[in-house]
Amino acid sequence: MTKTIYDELIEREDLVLPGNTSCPGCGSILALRYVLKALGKDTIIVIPASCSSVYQAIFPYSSIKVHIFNTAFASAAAVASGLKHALVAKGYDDVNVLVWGGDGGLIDIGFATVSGAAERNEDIIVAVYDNEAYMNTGIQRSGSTPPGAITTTTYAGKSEEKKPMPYLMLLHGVPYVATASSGYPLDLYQKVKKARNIHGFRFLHIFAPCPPGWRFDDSKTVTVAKLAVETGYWILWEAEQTDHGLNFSISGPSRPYIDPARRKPLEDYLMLQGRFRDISPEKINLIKKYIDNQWEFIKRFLE
Ligand SMILES: Cc1ncc(C[n+]2csc(CCOP(=O)(O)OP(=O)(O)O)c2C)c(N)n1
Ligand code: SF4
Ligand SMILES: [Mg+2]
Repeated sequence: MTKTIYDELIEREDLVLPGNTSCPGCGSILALRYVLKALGKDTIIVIPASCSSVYQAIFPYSSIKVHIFNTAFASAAAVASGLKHALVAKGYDDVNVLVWGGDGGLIDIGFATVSGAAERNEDIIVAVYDNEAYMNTGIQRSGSTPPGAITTTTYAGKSEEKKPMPYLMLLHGVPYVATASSGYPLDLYQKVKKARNIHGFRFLHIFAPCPPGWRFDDSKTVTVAKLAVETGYWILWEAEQTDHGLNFSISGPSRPYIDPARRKPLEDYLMLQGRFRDISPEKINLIKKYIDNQWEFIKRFLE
């Protein structure tokens, strides 16, 4: 097989198989594909109830070529902590333990176990794919749903702001925190590769557009993901924290948008998605405030 530049940068072998039960255009499984390419076969995934517990499928028809441990909704990070200790006790120190869960499972109901594992600096990777609602049960709002988004529990559009999860995790002082996106696979892959070689608690917050939940055409997943970055809504960054201090950087694709003048209008991103079809100017302003708050927060690490 002819090698391309892409092959030099990204592992060719797929541990996520085609023909699985995700929806067409699913940003979550697209991201998992690159996460597993970076982690490799010596990985056990811990999955709480979510779309991923559906698209993983049922043994022996699983679409994922590594071992999977399904857990109750709230307990994924606690289960992963115990699993890692057991593996080390048995001499399998090099096996990666990855929590792969949604925003409902890890940002809302499982936040306590994520925060507890971070505080204990457990040697695990927690990755949340953020599709901004409880999709598997029929698009209910989560703490990570943005203002104005219509879900089946917010008919007039959500009123509250989006929970600033990656920043909360950064403040836990853990060795590695990064944001990533299904629309930027190389950036995601490189971050997971880096995280794999760091000891202790590592957190990845991955933007994962969901065509049926966000109401856009399933060919537009990458377009929507890119617009989220180009409008400054989703900022790609990474932070390594050691005894010598914090090393924070804005990742390449987001760097042009440090300058607000270079950002695309937020409306370009919103109007592609049916979930924002009735959004009011007040709620658009709430999203703009969320964007400004994020950039203000980040700037203190760049000075
Ligand atoms: C304690 C408990 N409450 C509710 C449920 C039902 N449930 C299963 S998956 C799910 C939604 C998960 O949402 P999220 O974590 O965002 O993942 P997504 O479905 O979006 O992939 C819910 C509410 C459950 N399994 N357990
Ligand atoms: S509902 Fe959304 S997150 Fe769930 S499998 Fe379909 S596209 Fe993926
Ligand atoms: Mg979700």
